[in-house]
Amino acid sequence: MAAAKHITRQANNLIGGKWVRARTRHTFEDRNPANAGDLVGVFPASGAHDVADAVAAAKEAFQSWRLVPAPKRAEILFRAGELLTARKEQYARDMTREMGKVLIESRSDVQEAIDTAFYMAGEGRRLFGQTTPSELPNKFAMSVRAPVGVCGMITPWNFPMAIPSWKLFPALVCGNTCVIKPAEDTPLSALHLVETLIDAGLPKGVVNIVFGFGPEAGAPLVEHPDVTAISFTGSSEVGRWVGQTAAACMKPCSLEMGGKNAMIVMEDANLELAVEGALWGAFGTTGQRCTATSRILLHKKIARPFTQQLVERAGRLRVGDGLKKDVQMGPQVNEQQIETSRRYVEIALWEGATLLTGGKRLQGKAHAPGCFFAPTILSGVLPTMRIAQEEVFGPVVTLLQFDSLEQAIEIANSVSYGLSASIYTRDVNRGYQAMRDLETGIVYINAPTIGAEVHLPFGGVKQTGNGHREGGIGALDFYTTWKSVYVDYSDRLQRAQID
Ligand code: UN1
Repeated sequence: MAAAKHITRQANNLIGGKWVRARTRHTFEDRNPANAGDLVGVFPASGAHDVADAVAAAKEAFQSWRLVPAPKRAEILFRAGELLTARKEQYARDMTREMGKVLIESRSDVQEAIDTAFYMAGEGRRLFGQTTPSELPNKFAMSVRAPVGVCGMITPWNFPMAIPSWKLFPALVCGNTCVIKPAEDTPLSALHLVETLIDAGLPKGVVNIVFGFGPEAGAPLVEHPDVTAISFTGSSEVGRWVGQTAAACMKPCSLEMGGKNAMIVMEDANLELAVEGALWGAFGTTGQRCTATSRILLHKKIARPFTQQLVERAGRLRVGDGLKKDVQMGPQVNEQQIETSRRYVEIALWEGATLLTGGKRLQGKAHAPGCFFAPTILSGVLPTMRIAQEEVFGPVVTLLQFDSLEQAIEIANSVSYGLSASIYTRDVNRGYQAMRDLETGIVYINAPTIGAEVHLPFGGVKQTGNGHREGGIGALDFYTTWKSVYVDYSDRLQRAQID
Protein backbone atom coordinates (compact mmCIF):
# COMPACT_ATOMS: atom_id res chain seq x y z
CA MET A 1 0.00 0.00 0.00
CA ALA A 2 2.80 2.41 0.86
CA ALA A 3 4.19 2.31 -2.68
CA ALA A 4 0.79 3.06 -4.24
CA LYS A 5 0.69 6.24 -2.20
CA HIS A 6 2.86 8.20 -4.58
CA ILE A 7 1.24 7.27 -7.85
CA THR A 8 -0.04 10.35 -9.63
CA ARG A 9 -3.09 9.64 -11.75
CA GLN A 10 -3.27 11.38 -15.15
CA ALA A 11 -6.94 11.44 -16.10
CA ASN A 12 -9.14 12.49 -19.00
CA ASN A 13 -12.81 13.28 -19.45
CA LEU A 14 -15.12 10.45 -20.46
CA ILE A 15 -17.29 11.56 -23.37
CA GLY A 16 -19.35 9.16 -25.47
CA GLY A 17 -17.31 6.20 -24.23
CA LYS A 18 -13.93 7.78 -25.10
CA TRP A 19 -11.35 9.12 -22.68
CA VAL A 20 -10.42 12.51 -24.09
CA ARG A 21 -8.38 15.53 -23.09
CA ALA A 22 -10.16 18.80 -22.52
CA ARG A 23 -10.42 20.92 -25.63
CA THR A 24 -9.04 23.75 -23.52
CA ARG A 25 -5.85 21.66 -23.10
CA HIS A 26 -5.71 22.99 -19.55
CA THR A 27 -5.31 20.82 -16.50
CA PHE A 28 -5.47 21.16 -12.73
CA GLU A 29 -3.85 19.35 -9.82
CA ASP A 30 -5.52 17.18 -7.20
CA ARG A 31 -3.38 17.38 -4.03
CA ASN A 32 -3.50 15.61 -0.69
CA PRO A 33 -4.79 18.01 2.00
CA ALA A 34 -2.78 16.15 4.65
CA ASN A 35 0.42 16.63 2.68
CA ALA A 36 0.61 19.32 0.04
CA GLY A 37 3.69 17.65 -1.49
CA ASP A 38 1.65 14.60 -2.50
CA LEU A 39 0.20 15.03 -5.99
CA VAL A 40 -2.77 12.64 -6.29
CA GLY A 41 -3.69 13.39 -9.87
CA VAL A 42 -3.76 15.75 -12.81
CA PHE A 43 -7.19 16.31 -14.36
CA PRO A 44 -8.53 18.22 -17.35
CA ALA A 45 -9.79 21.73 -16.64
CA SER A 46 -12.69 21.60 -19.07
CA GLY A 47 -14.67 24.38 -20.68
CA ALA A 48 -18.03 24.92 -22.36
CA HIS A 49 -17.02 23.02 -25.53
CA ASP A 50 -16.17 19.92 -23.53
CA VAL A 51 -19.48 20.15 -21.72
CA ALA A 52 -21.30 20.53 -25.05
CA ASP A 53 -19.59 17.39 -26.39
CA ALA A 54 -20.59 15.45 -23.29
CA VAL A 55 -24.19 16.64 -23.47
CA ALA A 56 -24.39 15.69 -27.16
CA ALA A 57 -23.10 12.19 -26.34
CA ALA A 58 -25.60 11.83 -23.52
CA LYS A 59 -28.43 13.03 -25.74
CA GLU A 60 -27.61 10.45 -28.38
CA ALA A 61 -27.23 7.62 -25.86
CA PHE A 62 -30.59 8.49 -24.32
CA GLN A 63 -32.44 7.25 -27.40
CA SER A 64 -31.31 3.68 -26.80
CA TRP A 65 -30.82 3.65 -23.01
CA ARG A 66 -34.40 4.70 -22.33
CA LEU A 67 -35.56 1.59 -24.20
CA VAL A 68 -33.42 -0.87 -22.22
CA PRO A 69 -35.82 -2.61 -19.80
CA ALA A 70 -35.40 -1.19 -16.31
CA PRO A 71 -34.54 -4.61 -14.76
CA LYS A 72 -31.69 -4.87 -17.29
CA ARG A 73 -30.48 -1.37 -16.47
CA ALA A 74 -30.61 -2.46 -12.83
CA GLU A 75 -28.39 -5.48 -13.52
CA ILE A 76 -25.59 -3.07 -14.38
CA LEU A 77 -26.08 -1.32 -11.05
CA PHE A 78 -25.98 -4.67 -9.23
CA ARG A 79 -22.69 -5.43 -10.95
CA ALA A 80 -21.39 -1.98 -10.10
CA GLY A 81 -22.29 -2.63 -6.44
CA GLU A 82 -20.33 -5.88 -6.52
CA LEU A 83 -17.31 -4.23 -8.16
CA LEU A 84 -17.35 -1.40 -5.64
CA THR A 85 -17.41 -3.97 -2.85
CA ALA A 86 -14.33 -5.66 -4.32
CA ARG A 87 -12.54 -2.32 -4.79
CA LYS A 88 -13.67 -0.72 -1.54
CA GLU A 89 -10.32 -0.68 0.23
CA GLN A 90 -8.37 0.82 -2.65
CA TYR A 91 -11.02 3.42 -3.42
CA ALA A 92 -11.24 4.34 0.27
CA ARG A 93 -7.48 4.85 0.51
CA ASP A 94 -7.46 7.02 -2.58
CA MET A 95 -10.37 9.01 -1.19
CA THR A 96 -8.56 9.70 2.08
CA ARG A 97 -5.54 10.74 0.09
CA GLU A 98 -7.43 13.25 -2.02
CA MET A 99 -9.98 14.49 0.49
CA GLY A 100 -8.50 13.89 3.94
CA LYS A 101 -11.23 12.11 5.87
CA VAL A 102 -10.00 9.24 8.05
CA LEU A 103 -9.92 5.81 6.47
CA ILE A 104 -12.89 4.33 8.33
CA GLU A 105 -14.97 7.24 7.06
CA SER A 106 -13.74 6.88 3.49
CA ARG A 107 -14.72 3.23 3.66
CA SER A 108 -18.17 4.30 4.78
CA ASP A 109 -18.38 6.76 1.88
CA VAL A 110 -17.69 3.93 -0.58
CA GLN A 111 -20.14 1.76 1.39
CA GLU A 112 -22.81 4.40 0.94
CA ALA A 113 -22.31 4.15 -2.83
CA ILE A 114 -22.56 0.35 -2.58
CA ASP A 115 -25.79 0.63 -0.57
CA THR A 116 -27.18 3.08 -3.12
CA ALA A 117 -26.25 0.76 -6.00
CA PHE A 118 -28.12 -2.19 -4.50
CA TYR A 119 -31.07 -0.13 -3.32
CA MET A 120 -31.56 1.61 -6.67
CA ALA A 121 -30.94 -1.63 -8.58
CA GLY A 122 -33.91 -3.05 -6.67
CA GLU A 123 -36.00 -0.24 -8.15
CA GLY A 124 -35.44 -1.77 -11.59
CA ARG A 125 -38.22 -4.21 -10.77
CA ARG A 126 -40.42 -1.62 -9.08
CA LEU A 127 -40.51 1.95 -10.40
CA PHE A 128 -44.14 1.75 -9.43
CA GLY A 129 -46.85 3.92 -10.88
CA GLN A 130 -50.57 3.70 -10.20
CA THR A 131 -53.43 1.92 -11.87
CA THR A 132 -56.77 3.41 -11.07
CA PRO A 133 -60.39 3.14 -12.24
CA SER A 134 -61.53 5.42 -15.02
CA GLU A 135 -64.73 7.39 -14.53
CA LEU A 136 -65.89 6.02 -17.89
CA PRO A 137 -66.86 2.44 -18.79
CA ASN A 138 -64.48 0.27 -20.79
CA LYS A 139 -61.62 2.58 -20.16
CA PHE A 140 -58.37 1.89 -18.34
CA ALA A 141 -56.25 4.48 -16.52
CA MET A 142 -52.72 4.33 -15.19
CA SER A 143 -49.70 6.47 -14.52
CA VAL A 144 -46.20 5.42 -15.51
CA ARG A 145 -42.80 6.90 -14.79
CA ALA A 146 -40.83 8.14 -17.80
CA PRO A 147 -37.16 9.24 -17.73
CA VAL A 148 -36.55 12.97 -18.02
CA GLY A 149 -33.62 12.81 -20.49
CA VAL A 150 -30.10 14.16 -20.02
CA CYS A 151 -29.37 14.88 -16.35
CA GLY A 152 -26.59 17.27 -15.36
CA MET A 153 -24.98 16.70 -11.97
CA ILE A 154 -22.66 18.91 -9.95
CA THR A 155 -21.29 17.21 -6.86
CA PRO A 156 -19.32 18.32 -3.79
CA TRP A 157 -16.03 17.16 -2.27
CA ASN A 158 -17.20 16.12 1.19
CA PHE A 159 -18.81 12.83 0.14
CA PRO A 160 -16.91 12.38 -3.11
CA MET A 161 -18.33 8.97 -4.01
CA ALA A 162 -21.54 8.71 -1.97
CA ILE A 163 -23.14 11.91 -3.27
CA PRO A 164 -22.36 11.22 -6.96
CA SER A 165 -23.93 7.77 -6.39
CA TRP A 166 -27.08 9.35 -4.91
CA LYS A 167 -27.51 11.17 -8.21
CA LEU A 168 -26.15 8.78 -10.85
CA PHE A 169 -27.74 5.52 -9.70
CA PRO A 170 -31.39 6.60 -9.48
CA ALA A 171 -31.01 8.59 -12.71
CA LEU A 172 -29.64 5.55 -14.53
CA VAL A 173 -32.16 3.00 -13.31
CA CYS A 174 -34.92 5.38 -14.41
CA GLY A 175 -33.50 5.43 -17.95
CA ASN A 176 -31.75 8.81 -18.03
CA THR A 177 -28.29 9.57 -19.33
CA CYS A 178 -25.90 11.73 -17.34
CA VAL A 179 -23.15 14.31 -17.46
CA ILE A 180 -21.40 14.76 -14.13
CA LYS A 181 -19.02 17.55 -13.10
CA PRO A 182 -17.47 16.58 -9.76
CA ALA A 183 -15.81 18.99 -7.33
CA GLU A 184 -12.30 19.99 -8.34
CA ASP A 185 -10.99 18.92 -4.90
CA THR A 186 -12.07 15.29 -5.34
CA PRO A 187 -12.10 14.29 -9.00
CA LEU A 188 -10.48 10.88 -8.44
CA SER A 189 -13.29 9.39 -6.36
CA ALA A 190 -15.89 10.44 -8.94
CA LEU A 191 -13.67 8.97 -11.65
CA HIS A 192 -13.53 5.68 -9.73
CA LEU A 193 -17.31 5.58 -9.57
CA VAL A 194 -17.67 6.20 -13.29
CA GLU A 195 -14.97 3.64 -14.15
CA THR A 196 -16.85 1.10 -12.06
CA LEU A 197 -20.04 1.74 -14.01
CA ILE A 198 -18.17 1.28 -17.29
CA ASP A 199 -16.60 -1.95 -16.04
CA ALA A 200 -20.06 -3.10 -14.98
CA GLY A 201 -21.19 -2.83 -18.59
CA LEU A 202 -22.79 0.59 -18.94
CA PRO A 203 -23.10 1.41 -22.66
CA LYS A 204 -21.15 4.28 -24.24
CA GLY A 205 -22.42 7.78 -23.64
CA VAL A 206 -24.84 6.85 -20.86
CA VAL A 207 -22.56 8.43 -18.27
CA ASN A 208 -20.10 11.16 -19.19
CA ILE A 209 -17.72 12.88 -16.81
CA VAL A 210 -16.28 16.32 -17.35
CA PHE A 211 -13.71 17.60 -14.85
CA GLY A 212 -13.09 21.22 -14.05
CA PHE A 213 -14.15 24.28 -12.12
CA GLY A 214 -17.60 25.74 -11.49
CA PRO A 215 -17.54 28.85 -13.67
CA GLU A 216 -15.89 27.13 -16.67
CA ALA A 217 -17.45 23.65 -16.57
CA GLY A 218 -20.33 23.70 -14.07
CA ALA A 219 -22.11 26.79 -15.38
CA PRO A 220 -22.28 25.64 -19.03
CA LEU A 221 -23.79 22.36 -17.84
CA VAL A 222 -26.56 24.18 -15.99
CA GLU A 223 -27.20 26.47 -18.95
CA HIS A 224 -27.08 23.90 -21.76
CA PRO A 225 -30.51 23.66 -23.43
CA ASP A 226 -30.23 19.89 -23.94
CA VAL A 227 -29.69 19.23 -20.26
CA THR A 228 -33.24 18.52 -19.11
CA ALA A 229 -32.66 18.35 -15.34
CA ILE A 230 -29.97 19.54 -12.96
CA SER A 231 -29.01 18.15 -9.58
CA PHE A 232 -26.63 20.20 -7.44
CA THR A 233 -25.12 19.70 -3.99
CA GLY A 234 -22.85 22.43 -2.67
CA SER A 235 -22.79 25.92 -1.22
CA SER A 236 -25.88 28.09 -0.81
CA GLU A 237 -24.26 30.84 -2.85
CA VAL A 238 -23.69 28.67 -5.92
CA GLY A 239 -26.96 26.80 -5.38
CA ARG A 240 -28.91 30.03 -5.60
CA TRP A 241 -27.36 30.79 -8.99
CA VAL A 242 -27.99 27.23 -10.20
CA GLY A 243 -31.63 27.45 -9.11
CA GLN A 244 -32.21 30.83 -10.72
CA THR A 245 -30.55 29.77 -13.96
CA ALA A 246 -32.48 26.51 -14.13
CA ALA A 247 -35.73 28.36 -13.39
CA ALA A 248 -35.10 30.73 -16.29
CA CYS A 249 -34.87 27.68 -18.60
CA MET A 250 -37.86 25.92 -16.95
CA LYS A 251 -35.57 23.07 -15.99
CA PRO A 252 -36.29 20.82 -13.02
CA CYS A 253 -33.54 21.43 -10.50
CA SER A 254 -32.71 19.70 -7.25
CA LEU A 255 -30.64 21.71 -4.78
CA GLU A 256 -29.09 20.46 -1.56
CA MET A 257 -27.08 23.06 0.30
CA GLY A 258 -26.17 23.97 3.84
CA GLY A 259 -27.14 23.24 7.38
CA LYS A 260 -26.70 24.69 10.86
CA ASN A 261 -27.73 21.55 12.65
CA ALA A 262 -28.65 21.57 16.32
CA MET A 263 -28.32 18.85 18.90
CA ILE A 264 -30.53 19.36 21.96
CA VAL A 265 -29.36 17.77 25.22
CA MET A 266 -32.13 17.59 27.84
CA GLU A 267 -31.44 17.37 31.58
CA ASP A 268 -32.54 13.71 31.64
CA ALA A 269 -30.24 12.65 28.78
CA ASN A 270 -27.64 9.92 29.07
CA LEU A 271 -24.79 12.42 29.26
CA GLU A 272 -22.00 10.08 28.28
CA LEU A 273 -23.91 9.02 25.20
CA ALA A 274 -24.66 12.66 24.35
CA VAL A 275 -20.98 13.64 24.66
CA GLU A 276 -19.99 10.72 22.46
CA GLY A 277 -22.65 11.74 19.92
CA ALA A 278 -21.55 15.37 20.01
CA LEU A 279 -17.93 14.46 19.30
CA TRP A 280 -18.93 12.33 16.34
CA GLY A 281 -21.50 14.80 15.04
CA ALA A 282 -19.25 17.86 15.34
CA PHE A 283 -15.82 16.50 14.45
CA GLY A 284 -16.59 13.49 12.25
CA THR A 285 -15.42 14.29 8.70
CA THR A 286 -13.67 17.27 10.34
CA GLY A 287 -17.07 18.95 10.61
CA GLN A 288 -17.34 19.00 6.83
CA ARG A 289 -20.79 17.44 6.49
CA CYS A 290 -23.90 19.41 5.60
CA THR A 291 -25.44 17.48 8.47
CA ALA A 292 -22.59 18.20 10.93
CA THR A 293 -23.60 19.08 14.47
CA SER A 294 -22.69 22.75 14.66
CA ARG A 295 -24.87 23.92 17.55
CA ILE A 296 -25.20 22.02 20.81
CA LEU A 297 -28.10 23.28 22.89
CA LEU A 298 -27.64 22.36 26.53
CA HIS A 299 -30.21 22.35 29.30
CA LYS A 300 -28.84 24.68 31.98
CA LYS A 301 -28.86 21.88 34.56
CA ILE A 302 -26.36 19.71 32.67
CA ALA A 303 -24.44 22.39 30.78
CA ARG A 304 -21.44 22.35 33.07
CA PRO A 305 -20.69 18.58 33.28
CA PHE A 306 -21.45 18.13 29.57
CA THR A 307 -19.13 20.98 28.61
CA GLN A 308 -16.31 19.70 30.79
CA GLN A 309 -16.49 16.22 29.29
CA LEU A 310 -16.81 17.46 25.73
CA VAL A 311 -13.86 19.86 25.98
CA GLU A 312 -11.72 17.21 27.59
CA ARG A 313 -12.56 14.62 24.92
CA ALA A 314 -12.16 17.09 22.02
CA GLY A 315 -8.74 18.12 23.30
CA ARG A 316 -7.66 14.47 23.19
CA LEU A 317 -8.77 13.82 19.59
CA ARG A 318 -5.81 12.71 17.50
CA VAL A 319 -5.66 14.94 14.43
CA GLY A 320 -3.51 13.94 11.47
CA ASP A 321 -3.18 12.14 8.16
CA GLY A 322 -6.34 10.04 7.80
CA LEU A 323 -4.35 7.14 6.37
CA LYS A 324 -2.45 6.73 9.62
CA LYS A 325 -3.75 4.28 12.16
CA ASP A 326 -5.24 5.82 15.31
CA VAL A 327 -5.85 9.22 13.72
CA GLN A 328 -9.41 10.30 14.59
CA MET A 329 -9.79 13.54 12.65
CA GLY A 330 -8.25 14.39 9.30
CA PRO A 331 -7.40 17.74 7.68
CA GLN A 332 -9.81 20.22 6.16
CA VAL A 333 -10.04 19.81 2.43
CA ASN A 334 -8.07 22.91 1.39
CA GLU A 335 -6.56 26.22 2.49
CA GLN A 336 -9.75 28.11 1.81
CA GLN A 337 -11.72 25.96 4.26
CA ILE A 338 -9.05 26.46 6.92
CA GLU A 339 -9.31 30.18 6.38
CA THR A 340 -13.12 30.01 6.77
CA SER A 341 -12.79 28.19 10.11
CA ARG A 342 -10.19 30.67 11.31
CA ARG A 343 -12.30 33.64 10.29
CA TYR A 344 -15.44 32.30 12.00
CA VAL A 345 -13.54 31.78 15.26
CA GLU A 346 -12.41 35.39 15.00
CA ILE A 347 -15.98 36.56 14.36
CA ALA A 348 -17.30 34.50 17.29
CA LEU A 349 -14.74 35.97 19.68
CA TRP A 350 -15.52 39.43 18.45
CA GLU A 351 -19.22 38.72 19.06
CA GLY A 352 -18.45 37.79 22.67
CA ALA A 353 -18.20 33.99 22.59
CA THR A 354 -15.59 32.16 24.68
CA LEU A 355 -13.06 29.82 23.13
CA LEU A 356 -12.86 26.63 25.23
CA THR A 357 -10.48 24.64 23.05
CA GLY A 358 -8.89 24.74 19.60
CA GLY A 359 -9.50 27.81 17.49
CA LYS A 360 -6.32 27.60 15.50
CA ARG A 361 -4.47 25.88 12.74
CA LEU A 362 -2.21 23.01 13.84
CA GLN A 363 1.32 23.57 12.65
CA GLY A 364 3.56 21.27 14.62
CA LYS A 365 5.95 18.92 12.85
CA ALA A 366 3.27 16.30 12.10
CA HIS A 367 0.83 18.90 10.79
CA ALA A 368 3.00 21.40 8.95
CA PRO A 369 2.44 20.23 5.35
CA GLY A 370 -1.36 19.93 5.66
CA CYS A 371 -4.60 21.81 6.25
CA PHE A 372 -5.14 20.89 9.89
CA PHE A 373 -7.43 22.85 12.19
CA ALA A 374 -7.86 21.97 15.85
CA PRO A 375 -11.24 20.70 17.10
CA THR A 376 -12.84 23.91 18.30
CA ILE A 377 -15.53 24.54 20.92
CA LEU A 378 -17.08 27.95 21.58
CA SER A 379 -19.34 28.63 24.55
CA GLY A 380 -21.37 31.61 25.66
CA VAL A 381 -22.94 31.69 22.23
CA LEU A 382 -26.30 33.42 21.74
CA PRO A 383 -28.77 32.23 19.10
CA THR A 384 -28.55 35.45 17.10
CA MET A 385 -24.77 35.55 16.76
CA ARG A 386 -23.37 34.91 13.29
CA ILE A 387 -21.47 31.92 14.64
CA ALA A 388 -24.84 30.42 15.64
CA GLN A 389 -26.51 31.25 12.32
CA GLU A 390 -24.00 30.68 9.52
CA GLU A 391 -22.53 27.44 8.27
CA VAL A 392 -18.79 27.04 8.96
CA PHE A 393 -18.18 23.60 7.39
CA GLY A 394 -15.23 22.90 9.64
CA PRO A 395 -14.46 21.43 13.08
CA VAL A 396 -16.07 24.33 14.95
CA VAL A 397 -18.99 23.73 17.30
CA THR A 398 -20.96 26.20 19.41
CA LEU A 399 -22.56 25.67 22.83
CA LEU A 400 -25.81 27.43 23.73
CA GLN A 401 -28.05 27.06 26.77
CA PHE A 402 -31.80 26.79 27.40
CA ASP A 403 -34.31 26.27 30.24
CA SER A 404 -37.16 24.34 28.59
CA LEU A 405 -37.80 22.08 25.63
CA GLU A 406 -39.98 24.76 24.04
CA GLN A 407 -37.13 27.24 24.22
CA ALA A 408 -34.67 24.67 22.86
CA ILE A 409 -36.90 23.98 19.86
CA GLU A 410 -37.35 27.69 19.25
CA ILE A 411 -33.56 28.18 19.21
CA ALA A 412 -33.05 25.10 17.04
CA ASN A 413 -35.56 26.47 14.52
CA SER A 414 -34.22 30.04 14.58
CA VAL A 415 -31.83 29.60 11.64
CA SER A 416 -32.39 29.91 7.93
CA TYR A 417 -31.39 26.28 7.31
CA GLY A 418 -33.41 23.14 8.02
CA LEU A 419 -31.44 20.00 7.26
CA SER A 420 -30.91 17.91 10.38
CA ALA A 421 -31.55 18.10 14.13
CA SER A 422 -31.28 15.81 17.12
CA ILE A 423 -32.43 15.49 20.71
CA TYR A 424 -31.01 13.48 23.58
CA THR A 425 -33.65 12.62 26.16
CA ARG A 426 -34.99 9.56 27.95
CA ASP A 427 -38.50 11.00 28.01
CA VAL A 428 -40.55 9.52 25.19
CA ASN A 429 -43.04 12.38 25.23
CA ARG A 430 -40.33 14.97 24.68
CA GLY A 431 -38.79 12.84 21.97
CA TYR A 432 -42.04 12.80 20.04
CA GLN A 433 -42.68 16.48 20.60
CA ALA A 434 -39.24 17.31 19.20
CA MET A 435 -39.80 14.94 16.29
CA ARG A 436 -42.94 16.89 15.42
CA ASP A 437 -41.74 20.43 16.03
CA LEU A 438 -38.15 20.54 14.75
CA GLU A 439 -38.21 22.24 11.35
CA THR A 440 -35.73 20.01 9.55
CA GLY A 441 -35.83 17.30 6.91
CA ILE A 442 -34.06 14.82 9.20
CA VAL A 443 -34.53 14.30 12.94
CA TYR A 444 -32.57 11.99 15.23
CA ILE A 445 -33.58 10.88 18.71
CA ASN A 446 -30.63 9.89 20.92
CA ALA A 447 -28.18 10.08 18.03
CA PRO A 448 -26.17 12.95 16.55
CA THR A 449 -27.27 14.93 13.49
CA ILE A 450 -25.26 12.77 11.07
CA GLY A 451 -25.77 9.20 9.89
CA ALA A 452 -28.54 9.20 7.29
CA GLU A 453 -29.22 5.90 5.52
CA VAL A 454 -29.67 5.74 1.76
CA HIS A 455 -33.19 4.30 1.62
CA LEU A 456 -34.75 7.26 3.44
CA PRO A 457 -35.27 10.73 1.99
CA PHE A 458 -32.26 13.04 2.45
CA GLY A 459 -32.68 16.79 2.28
CA GLY A 460 -34.12 19.69 4.17
CA VAL A 461 -36.49 22.60 4.44
CA LYS A 462 -36.00 26.38 4.32
CA GLN A 463 -32.70 27.52 2.72
CA THR A 464 -31.24 24.02 2.80
CA GLY A 465 -32.80 23.12 -0.50
CA ASN A 466 -35.67 23.63 -2.87
CA GLY A 467 -37.92 20.83 -1.68
CA HIS A 468 -36.49 17.81 -3.48
CA ARG A 469 -35.05 14.80 -1.72
CA GLU A 470 -32.21 12.46 -2.54
CA GLY A 471 -32.15 8.88 -1.26
CA GLY A 472 -35.28 6.81 -0.84
CA ILE A 473 -38.00 6.75 -3.42
CA GLY A 474 -38.05 10.56 -3.36
CA ALA A 475 -35.07 10.44 -5.71
CA LEU A 476 -37.19 8.65 -8.31
CA ASP A 477 -39.61 11.54 -8.32
CA PHE A 478 -36.85 13.83 -9.46
CA TYR A 479 -35.40 11.53 -12.12
CA THR A 480 -38.74 10.58 -13.67
CA THR A 481 -41.68 12.46 -14.97
CA TRP A 482 -45.24 11.18 -14.65
CA LYS A 483 -47.10 10.12 -17.73
CA SER A 484 -50.83 9.46 -17.31
CA VAL A 485 -52.14 6.96 -19.83
CA TYR A 486 -55.82 6.37 -20.70
CA VAL A 487 -56.76 3.32 -22.77
CA ASP A 488 -60.29 3.43 -24.14
CA TYR A 489 -61.53 0.03 -25.31
CA SER A 490 -65.22 0.99 -25.68
CA ASP A 491 -64.96 1.62 -29.42
CA ARG A 492 -66.88 4.86 -29.13
CA LEU A 493 -66.10 8.45 -28.27
CA GLN A 494 -66.37 8.94 -24.55
CA ARG A 495 -66.08 12.47 -23.28
CA ALA A 496 -64.65 12.90 -19.81
CA GLN A 497 -66.66 15.15 -17.51
CA ILE A 498 -69.51 15.18 -20.07
CA ASP A 499 -70.81 11.64 -20.68
C1 UN1 B 1 -23.59 15.37 4.22
O1 UN1 B 1 -23.97 15.64 5.35
O2 UN1 B 1 -22.95 16.18 3.57
O3 UN1 B 1 -25.95 11.40 6.82
C2 UN1 B 1 -23.88 14.02 3.65
C3 UN1 B 1 -24.73 11.30 6.79
C4 UN1 B 1 -24.10 10.70 5.57
C5 UN1 B 1 -24.23 11.64 4.39
C6 UN1 B 1 -23.93 13.04 4.79
N1 UN1 B 1 -24.72 9.46 5.28
O4 UN1 B 1 -24.05 11.64 7.73
